[in-house]
Amino acid sequence: MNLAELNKVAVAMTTPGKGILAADESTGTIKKRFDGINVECTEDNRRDYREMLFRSTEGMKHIAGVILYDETIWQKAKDGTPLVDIIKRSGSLPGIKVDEGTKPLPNCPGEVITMGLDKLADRLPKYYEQGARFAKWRAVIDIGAGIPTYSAIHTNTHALARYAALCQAANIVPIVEPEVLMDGDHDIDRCFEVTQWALKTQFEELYHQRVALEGIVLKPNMAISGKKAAKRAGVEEVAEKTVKMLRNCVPGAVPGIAFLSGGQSDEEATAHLDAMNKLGPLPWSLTFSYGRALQHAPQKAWSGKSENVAAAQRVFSHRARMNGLASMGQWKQDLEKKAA
Ligand code: 5MM
Repeated sequence: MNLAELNKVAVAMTTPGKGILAADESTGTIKKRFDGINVECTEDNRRDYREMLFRSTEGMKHIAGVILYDETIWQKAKDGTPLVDIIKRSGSLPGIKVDEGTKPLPNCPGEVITMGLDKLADRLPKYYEQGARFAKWRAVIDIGAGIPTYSAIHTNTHALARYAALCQAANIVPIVEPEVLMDGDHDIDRCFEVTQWALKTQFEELYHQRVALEGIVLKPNMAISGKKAAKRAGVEEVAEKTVKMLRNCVPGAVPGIAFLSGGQSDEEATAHLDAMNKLGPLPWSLTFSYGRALQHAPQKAWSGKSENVAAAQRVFSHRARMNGLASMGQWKQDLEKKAA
């Protein structure tokens, strides 16, 4: 492991003013997104859509790294240029999702475990060779009656720590993503309590696997009310409780934290990140690693039509710029109305 190199990459991935584009939807997930805009989910359409984002010169100025799905990392643009080269030329780092999705966790009804550790040690050098300098693994923890269980928290954080150790051995920075879902009707304090439990356990597991914290990026959820909560906490409360939770759980050796959006609206995800950065100085850099909150608007603007590419790129650039400002605590709501 070259820790100096890993640390350099982790710092670059979370540079203030920039963040990460999570474009690693598996084929099933991108099909759902394409269904929503009436686009057929073919390999060419997936390629065209992602190529459009990576060729957005203005948007990519705010993107330090792109998380890719296995199909995309090997794909070539229409003109034959490897998509990873387009990303690199924009000054951004290619990364790769290496988990293989979730399966039911035995004896724990309603809970899942993320798969993909078998053969991971053999797969990582091939991804490095192809240009990946970081990887991503997502664990899914749900909140409900009687869940999460001790088993779900421990098995999932253990798997994440094993993955992180394997990545570092291959000189790839692991994004560690223990996601507590916001799908339920729980309040923000329940989310705070469960996320704190998951993060405390996560850092203990990383310690046991001897993972160097200087060479990881944490990708957590925010402390936030469930989508179906009777009353949802406001921006200030989300920011204060999330920062408090992270201060309690995340050692200062971690260079950067890049949030997932988890189903928040585009503007909510930006406003929350901005409000947190306005509470600084903080021990780590706080930025975004959004999937839906960065792509929802450009997907709609594109709708599978080549004549919409320029407009969709403008919409993507705008969201990327808004989030880039939020990563420095410099976003203002009135900027939302101004086009990129
Ligand atoms: C882009 O979505 C990612 C892929 O999900 P699937 O494996 O289910 O297709 C997802 O893992 C994503 O990287 C993160 O969860 C963050 O995305 P959001 O939309 O929550 O910001």
